[in-house]
Amino acid sequence: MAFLALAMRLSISIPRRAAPLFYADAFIIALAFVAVVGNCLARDLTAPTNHPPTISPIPDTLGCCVCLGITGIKFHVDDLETPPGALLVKATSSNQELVLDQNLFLGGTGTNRTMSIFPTANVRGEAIITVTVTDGDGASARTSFKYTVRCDTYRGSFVDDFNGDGQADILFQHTDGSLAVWFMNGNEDLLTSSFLNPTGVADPRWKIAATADLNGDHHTDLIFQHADGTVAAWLMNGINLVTATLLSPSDPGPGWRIVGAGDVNRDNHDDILFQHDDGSLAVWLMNGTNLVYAAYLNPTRPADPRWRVVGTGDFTQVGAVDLVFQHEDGTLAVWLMNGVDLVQGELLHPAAPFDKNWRVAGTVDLNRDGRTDLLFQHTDGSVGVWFMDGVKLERATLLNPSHPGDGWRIAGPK
Ligand SMILES: [Ca+2]
Ligand SMILES: [Ca+2]
Ligand SMILES: [Ca+2]
Ligand SMILES: [Ca+2]
Repeated sequence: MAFLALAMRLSISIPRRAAPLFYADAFIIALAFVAVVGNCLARDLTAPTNHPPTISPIPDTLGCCVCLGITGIKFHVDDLETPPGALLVKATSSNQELVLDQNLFLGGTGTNRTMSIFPTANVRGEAIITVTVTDGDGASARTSFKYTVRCDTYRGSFVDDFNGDGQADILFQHTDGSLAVWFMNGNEDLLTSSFLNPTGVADPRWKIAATADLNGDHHTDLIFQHADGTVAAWLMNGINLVTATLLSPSDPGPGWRIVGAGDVNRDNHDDILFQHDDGSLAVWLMNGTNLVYAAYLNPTRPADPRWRVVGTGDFTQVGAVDLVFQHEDGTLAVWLMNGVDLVQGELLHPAAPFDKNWRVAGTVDLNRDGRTDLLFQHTDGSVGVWFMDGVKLERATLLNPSHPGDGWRIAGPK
């Protein structure tokens, strides 16, 4: 009974109080809404807004295939609210086969940060490296750059690059002994040129005969031979001479001319190739500027001594030092080598330039596709290149500019 009475009282009282209750609730909700909006407004006016951090761009980087890795890549990070030292920096690689994330090492302090990249040995390719910086409030910024490892051999990686931009350059020697280099753009175009330092040899009978990294410091060195046969080297740092020295021994014997260089026995020391006037071929296996062991190639000579070695290259991409020959009549051939042993001799395709006055003057991977290209110079001084795909011509073109000026001859790389 008591329960029923209560229910009846409620059923009576609810309609009577319905209207005032509705208005009161609406008023309270409105108050709460004003309070919330007010709070938000107050917070916007008093609490500072977080700004995302900043990171400087990092230029695309070319890896070195024989070094362990590259270090000292610099970049800057900063933030308005978080102290630079407390910014979190992380790097990732898009190509884990080439560079594992854990082989991207971050260093530096404050705003000045550094990175080292240690790629997986003997892997070529490209990776997009992304560096992300995160501030104390969780806001982040990122930058990406391309890291490329595409050199195939010890020789190809740096033995032809005088300004360290990763692109092959072309050496010139003037008949008066002056020495200059064309810094190339990775194709047939000249970017800029420079004299070497010093600007030449006092006695123009010293001629650049080959290029190599004799002392293994990753700077291209110049191998000279005098008209009297004496052999010497300029150990370089870029375009600057560091040490000029005679090779030991300095006299290869009468009739022997340096025709190229490369690491013939794959011991990471560049070796020097000679051809005798009678066509015989020999190699000086070197340790720095010192002869360790001299050997004839096998076979000792081409059948016809009018075949002259005009440079070296790697035409099968196995890291061997192959020999490029040009016959007096202009015909081009290559000896594909395994160390000092001939594996196979082949004519190039096509077998000769259109005009036999085009002579091979250098061998270099000018477009950095891992394949040796041929630099030509015409007897009139014009310069051109055959971009090769192994022993096949892919594209022939004049360099740009097509003439280095009177008296200048391509001297390397070769
Ligand atoms: Ca260069
Ligand atoms: Ca060197
Ligand atoms: Ca060697
Ligand atoms: Ca090439």
